[in-house]
Amino acid sequence: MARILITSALPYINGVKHLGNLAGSMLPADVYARFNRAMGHDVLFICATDEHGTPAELAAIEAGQTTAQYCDEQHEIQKRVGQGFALSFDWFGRSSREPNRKLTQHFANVLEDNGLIDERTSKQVYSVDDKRFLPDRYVEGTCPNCGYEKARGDQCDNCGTLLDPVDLINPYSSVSGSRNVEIRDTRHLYLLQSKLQEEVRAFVDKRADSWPNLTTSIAYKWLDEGLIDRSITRDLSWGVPVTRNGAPRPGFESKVFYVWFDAPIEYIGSTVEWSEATGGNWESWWRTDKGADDVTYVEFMGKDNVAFHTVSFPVTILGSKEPWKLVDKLKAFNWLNWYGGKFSTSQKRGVFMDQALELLPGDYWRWYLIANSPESSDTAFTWEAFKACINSDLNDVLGNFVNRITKYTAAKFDGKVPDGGEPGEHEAWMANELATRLPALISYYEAMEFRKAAAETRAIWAAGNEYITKAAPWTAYKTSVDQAAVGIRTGLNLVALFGIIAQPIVPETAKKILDALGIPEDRRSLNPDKLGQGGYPALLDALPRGKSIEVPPQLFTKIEDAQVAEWSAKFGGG
Ligand code: B3M
Ligand code: ZN
Repeated sequence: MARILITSALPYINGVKHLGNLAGSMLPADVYARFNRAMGHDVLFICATDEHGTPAELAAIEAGQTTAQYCDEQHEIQKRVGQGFALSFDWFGRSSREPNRKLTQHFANVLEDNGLIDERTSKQVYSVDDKRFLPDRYVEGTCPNCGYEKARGDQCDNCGTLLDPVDLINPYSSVSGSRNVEIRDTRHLYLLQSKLQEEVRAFVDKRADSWPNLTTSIAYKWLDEGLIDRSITRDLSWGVPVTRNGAPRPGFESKVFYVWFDAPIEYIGSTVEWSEATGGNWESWWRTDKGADDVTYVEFMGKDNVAFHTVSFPVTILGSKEPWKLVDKLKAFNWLNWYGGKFSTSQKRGVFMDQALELLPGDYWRWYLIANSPESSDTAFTWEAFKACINSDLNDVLGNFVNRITKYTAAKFDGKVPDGGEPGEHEAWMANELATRLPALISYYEAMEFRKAAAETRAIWAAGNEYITKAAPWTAYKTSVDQAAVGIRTGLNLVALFGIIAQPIVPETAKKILDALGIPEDRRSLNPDKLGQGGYPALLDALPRGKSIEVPPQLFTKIEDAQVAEWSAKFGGG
């Protein structure tokens, strides 16, 4: 039994996430967690809301709430929506809680003790009317290069020039529109990443073989460009207060740590929250001197977060010179697009997680998003493809099979696993299919190749359909009840197996199937050692003969053209 720590990138607090966010971190992390639990491994699956930073403050202002109230409310909403998608976090924490505050202050302190933090003065735009320093993208003004009047402080959208906000002509605050702004000196803490360049490279080199291309190419791009010292504090009131040796740091009373400094630390913080709530031992997952040396740590995220996890967070960990667990495997995703363009939280383009659940149950979305996972390139969500995928894979291939076999059992065999008859060539063919396909399925999951895992799952379901067409128990019944019994018995064992392999991707459907067949929890394992005692042919005769089964409730309904038309009109597309 292996110990596997799994984290999903932390969804930012400013509103419910869209399907692209779900597909690029939380969902594949959940599928991987469920797979590993079904293999019998000891899994700890951690997530949290990422609650600090300017966007949280601004979203709260827009909602007419204090930032704390806003975050309380949004955390509960995101937690509930996650449950709607059956995301099986062992803990869903909050970066604004005490454990993260303490850990963030601790890391800053030891980094400074180790000579890796400097105080430096820089110039920043201050808005007198807003009474705050403005982060780069909240200052707008005229581009010094092309004269565009709405250039952002970090970049001009018209000519593409990267800017420093102090270079803008006629700058104004995009928070209030006020032009009453001035350049002021401000002091910040800088993390001297440049000093750790070689150590981080050695760490990446060690992991590179096991990381996918997308991950290593991003990590090396940053290393090759050279790590630059970055400021890890901001002039804000919402966030982790800046301290030194446990006391407020003089001159930093109105500053907090930068959100990207504290957010990854919340992976640890959330695990501490978990241990406080459950009595679990967080150190055994995170401290290599306290038992975490046998843990495999796996992170999931979209490609825009890779640099922070392969370089910045490792700088924090390595720079502490303390025995913290570093990431072992890192799975990154490309974008799920909405038709030709991007999903957008700010522009409300595409379907958001709460809206999706109002249309259809979580399993429908889970299946489509994993079967079409943006793994090797960006992919586009379209209603047409969604409908085709659900109607074919879930309705025709899985749902119909389960329904047909269980109903026939109820009608002709008194609702019991039939006895009698001997397996023949069709059953041998099916056993042979399983003997190659089940190990393939497991190896795709182990390699975190989710599209292939979904395709193989479907292929196993499809092979079952092919088997039942060959065996044709309904025809056989007319001449030989025994021969029909073999087909239905094999069919029922396939229903059980289909439910078992469905668990990682469509867990609620899998549960309905396995409950209807009365499969005990300890017989739901995907581990080949437990699954096929006696080899693959035995899998087809594993259910006790004479055992009563039930017909599960209807598993899926087909998506109609009228629904596609309605949803396209409501959410765009087409
Ligand atoms: N919250 C993702 C984002 O907002 C960011 C991930 C943090 S993971 C430590 O884009
Ligand atoms: Zn410009």
